[in-house]
Amino acid sequence: MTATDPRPEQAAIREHMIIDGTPCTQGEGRLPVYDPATGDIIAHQVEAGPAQVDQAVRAARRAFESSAWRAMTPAGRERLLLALADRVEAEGESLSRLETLNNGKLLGLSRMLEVGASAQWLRYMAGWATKITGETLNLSIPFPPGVQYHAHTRAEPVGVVAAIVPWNFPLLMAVWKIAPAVAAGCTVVLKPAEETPLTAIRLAELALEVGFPPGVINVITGRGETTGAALVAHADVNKISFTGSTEVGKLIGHAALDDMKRISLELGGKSPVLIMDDCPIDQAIQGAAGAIFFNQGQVCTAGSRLFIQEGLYDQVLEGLAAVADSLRIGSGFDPDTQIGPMVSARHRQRVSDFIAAGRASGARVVAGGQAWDGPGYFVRPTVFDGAAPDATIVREEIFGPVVVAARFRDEDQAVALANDTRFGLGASIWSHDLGRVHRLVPRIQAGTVWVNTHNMLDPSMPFGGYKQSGVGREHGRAVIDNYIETKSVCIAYPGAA
Ligand code: TXE
Repeated sequence: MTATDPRPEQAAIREHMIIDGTPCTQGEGRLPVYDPATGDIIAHQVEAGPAQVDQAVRAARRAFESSAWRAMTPAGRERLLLALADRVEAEGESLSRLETLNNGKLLGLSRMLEVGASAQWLRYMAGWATKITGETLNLSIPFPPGVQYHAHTRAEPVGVVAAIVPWNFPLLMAVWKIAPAVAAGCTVVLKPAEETPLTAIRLAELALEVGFPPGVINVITGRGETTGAALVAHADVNKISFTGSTEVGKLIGHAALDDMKRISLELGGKSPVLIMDDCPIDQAIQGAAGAIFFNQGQVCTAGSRLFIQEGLYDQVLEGLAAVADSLRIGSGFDPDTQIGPMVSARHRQRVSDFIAAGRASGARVVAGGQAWDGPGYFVRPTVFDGAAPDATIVREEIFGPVVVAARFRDEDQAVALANDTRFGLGASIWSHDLGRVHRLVPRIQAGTVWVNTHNMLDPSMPFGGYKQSGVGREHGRAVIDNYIETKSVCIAYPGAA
């Protein structure tokens, strides 16, 4: 990137994969990559076939077994992750622009989350590399006489990790998988979503530049049902870490069980937002709007079911509709834009179909609801009310800027409504009454409950789902457990005479 280059994001486009530290262009064909703000094709990614998947897994295995990786100290892995964080920041503008070009998200969000949070997560996980420990155990085995025991556990890296990530936070989610896996001493084959492969390829290149040995981080591209499925099925993968839809998560879970691969799944959500009647109106409106419209609602914890206590219902709904109608739709590169495009034509169609189903079910549209004219995959922010509890728009994850509002009387009804879903990823409670908050938090079935905020994550805070929102936790100490096997070592020695 140079100061004179008018579009630094173009210079960052790569049309290869990274296998064993080398660019690889072989595959079963090519798939277009789009700019969702215009519908233009911006690149062609390789569709990796079984041969390339095998090549990548073998490279990861060789790297895992290599003396270079085995002999590397935890401090060495820490230094590599810290160096990668610095490199991601140094390339921040190019990576941010590349992400906005490919995903459509607001450039400010790309800077803050795809780059800023990626660097933050890399640094946090770097710190874990030197802090992964086993335990010393006190045994009570009484025989044979005269023998005593020492036992301890070893936290060993699980091996080759297959990481499959979605398109909503492409670079950040790649980091969410790679950083803890590498901190634990694993090697990785990452498959980004077919919609958004570009920043992950750059990440693998940057990792090589800062000294990661070849084969430790491999990136292969292609569709889920072909490349992704081949990766999941590969016999030499030890662990699968997946973020995506609940439907695909179930497929992967079943496939993994066949040969007992380790698995962690971060899946869909239908997260409730509970506005209690002591919440100041402005905070309630802004909170509800931020919970659903952030990243165009393409967030697994999007606050897509809005429950408002009856005394505030009309005011909050009216305010939210006004916010929805006022949001500026456009390219993520335009600093005035507040709502960017959906990631793909297919996804825009999916979201539009949900909106149509909502209308057909008899729910009332209080904002948005119509198509948006012009090129690019845009959807107007949409607010429904009066939906039947079993309507599709209440039950299914829409993954767009679409929220369904309903009223509740009291805490019991709020809890019943919040938990009336097969998902359990996130929830937020908006109240300044500490008693209410403490009564409600334990009753909500969700992996994260926010109070007077929503969608806030931190590398130290475990994140994952209850119910069909997933298995396992990411972030914090919890994510390290995803990438280690615990080995018990039991040593017998002659006791004191
Ligand atoms: O997800 P998929 P899609 C939800 C959201 C969205 C819906 C569909 O509701 O509307 O899923 O989105 C790979 N074996 N979420 O179709 O298919 C795929 O290539 C192995 C919520 O994009 O789950 C991509 O890399 N891999 C979610 C990744 O899985 C397979 C984020 C996700 O794709 C595969 C994304 C297979 N058989 C979507 N099929 C969240 N929790 O944040 C697909 N893939």
